[in-house]
Amino acid sequence: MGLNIVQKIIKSHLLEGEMVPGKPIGIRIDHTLTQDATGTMAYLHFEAIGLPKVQTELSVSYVDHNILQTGPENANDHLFLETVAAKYGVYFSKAGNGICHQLNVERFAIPGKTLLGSDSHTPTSGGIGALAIGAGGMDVALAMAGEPFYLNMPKVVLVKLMGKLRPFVSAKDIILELLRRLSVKGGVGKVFEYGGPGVKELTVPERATITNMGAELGATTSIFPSDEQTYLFMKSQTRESQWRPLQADPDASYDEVVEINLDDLEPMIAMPHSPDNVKKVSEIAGTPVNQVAIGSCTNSSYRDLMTVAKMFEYSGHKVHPLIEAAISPGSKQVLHMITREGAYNTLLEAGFRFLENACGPCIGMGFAPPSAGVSVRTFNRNFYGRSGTKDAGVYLASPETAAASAMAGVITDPRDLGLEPIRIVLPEHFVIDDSMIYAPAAVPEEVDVIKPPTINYVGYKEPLTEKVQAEVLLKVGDNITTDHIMPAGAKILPLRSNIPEISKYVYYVVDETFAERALKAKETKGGGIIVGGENYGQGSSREHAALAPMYLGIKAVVVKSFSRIHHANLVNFGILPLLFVNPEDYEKIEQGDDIELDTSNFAAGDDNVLMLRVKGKDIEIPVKHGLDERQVEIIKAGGILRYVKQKFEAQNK
Ligand code: MIC
Ligand code: SF4
Repeated sequence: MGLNIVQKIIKSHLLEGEMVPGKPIGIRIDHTLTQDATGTMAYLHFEAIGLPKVQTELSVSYVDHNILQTGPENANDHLFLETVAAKYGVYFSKAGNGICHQLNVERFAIPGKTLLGSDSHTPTSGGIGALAIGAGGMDVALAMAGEPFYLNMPKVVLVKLMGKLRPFVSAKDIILELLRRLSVKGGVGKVFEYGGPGVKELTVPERATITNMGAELGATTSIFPSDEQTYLFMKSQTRESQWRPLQADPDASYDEVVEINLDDLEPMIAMPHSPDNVKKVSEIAGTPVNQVAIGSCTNSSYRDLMTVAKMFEYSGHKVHPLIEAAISPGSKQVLHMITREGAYNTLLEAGFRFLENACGPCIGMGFAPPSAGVSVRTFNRNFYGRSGTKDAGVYLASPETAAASAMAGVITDPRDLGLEPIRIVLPEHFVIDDSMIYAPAAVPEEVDVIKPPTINYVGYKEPLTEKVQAEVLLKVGDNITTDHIMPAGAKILPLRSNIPEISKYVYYVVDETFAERALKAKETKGGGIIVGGENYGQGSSREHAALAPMYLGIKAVVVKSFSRIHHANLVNFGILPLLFVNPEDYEKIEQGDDIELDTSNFAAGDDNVLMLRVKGKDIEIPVKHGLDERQVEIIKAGGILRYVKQKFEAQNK
């Protein structure tokens, strides 16, 4: 029987395991990417592993998150990142060049290659036909060391696009519709492969919008075929020699099929505080807006900014007086192009503020909304507190809807402006200027890695003991995001390379006393555990959501279900990821309880049950984990760094 695209790529990269959905596999990674907020740790881990050079075909380090530079921390990280890249064989994209995912699609991604990135939106490169997966920094470090990447063989869902998008309905509305139907948990354990006649109309940047926000479904990744559109895009980037076709076999089969009729699709919008809280724009039209932000790795391409500029040009409107509107272009190339086309001036004259070519407001680095304000953003996440204003309501929409709302001052369906349809044709040739991308050093021995004092590495934990004593430090509900566990934003993000400092902010938005209580429990009770509900740890790939809790002495997290990347990060840092055997037991355990976990029979397998005793209450709660042998060994060793070092040492004996 024929293969789908996902199976083809996995088959050609399979190193361990069988391609049976749900079963663990190990695949070879061709390319890696990091961004600065997760990259510092990734390269510190890589240094700790101790190899002289990355073993991948291509590794790129981008700087796009931490560039506010209100103190020395960010600039210190940049120095470290630039020198460590030069030394170990990694390409380095300087701050100001643009957002990692936008740049990777423009300049590096190749159809059919595997890409592992230390950012959850790495799947953006699926828009060009790469199998692009987000992971924690440690997994990326291991991939750079030539180790396989381990994951469970995903189910493959065919998303069949039928028909054609109508004017002012765009790629963002497709992914918002999918989120409306399937929810932020709907993609767990799955890859979304796009097909059907509607695909050929979508350009690579539009496809990248869809694969980018596929991360919000909880999916392993999303991917488009590599076809004529892909060829044209790569040619316009003078990369046609890297193009290759990639299609599913005609008799390929899928685990599930979802069909979207593009003719029927309307402008959609995600309401606070979750990307799956989706409605039709028309249903909430008229809601007053304070702020509009256009940008992020989801919607900051040439196509997106040109569309917004044309809407302002044709309507003659300006940004509404009560609205602050900002644009962060996805890359220097996008900025070059919109300048060349005159769109930059149009947008300036319309009243937009231009921010840097970077993540910016998407990760709470500036441009926070006013108190209880409404912000319409073309981004991919609207989690509670992420914008920097706790009580703000962030709405996620297409560039078309954001532009219409910026003009009207209220949430507006772009079709109601009565404009002629706008079709942006991609240029035959983009401006190519890679002068802010530095190749690795020719003589690595001559490079000294600069490590300023704000870089403070802690990668190790003690090996697992047979009895784990701990206090229940916090009990939370369903859909806890990594923005709850380890917030980002202008104050905390600069501390990413300083584990003792950043750990003070673990769960800060939920309970400001958490870190202090955790350190106390570490000293007096042996450590802490966290209790949670469904889909625990969704969102970002930041391993700091596991690494900082590890530093605070968290021994285990007991929940109803986990998100994929966070689960992998917990294992990497030796924190036991446990599941209630009976979900109702969640009710029996409270914050402040002292527990004892018996790990004497801890072993691989779905049926391995451990007993968690709640001291003083005479309650025993069975918990399981479903870890495989390798993962059990990692936990026992106290985390993957010790595990891998032991493995490498054994090989070299
Ligand atoms: C995000 O969008 O949440 C981030 C910031 O890009 C993260 C990575 C990080 O926390 O550094 C992600 O998506 O993985
Ligand atoms: Fe940057 Fe936002 Fe994209 Fe994360 S989601 S990589 S913060 S632009």
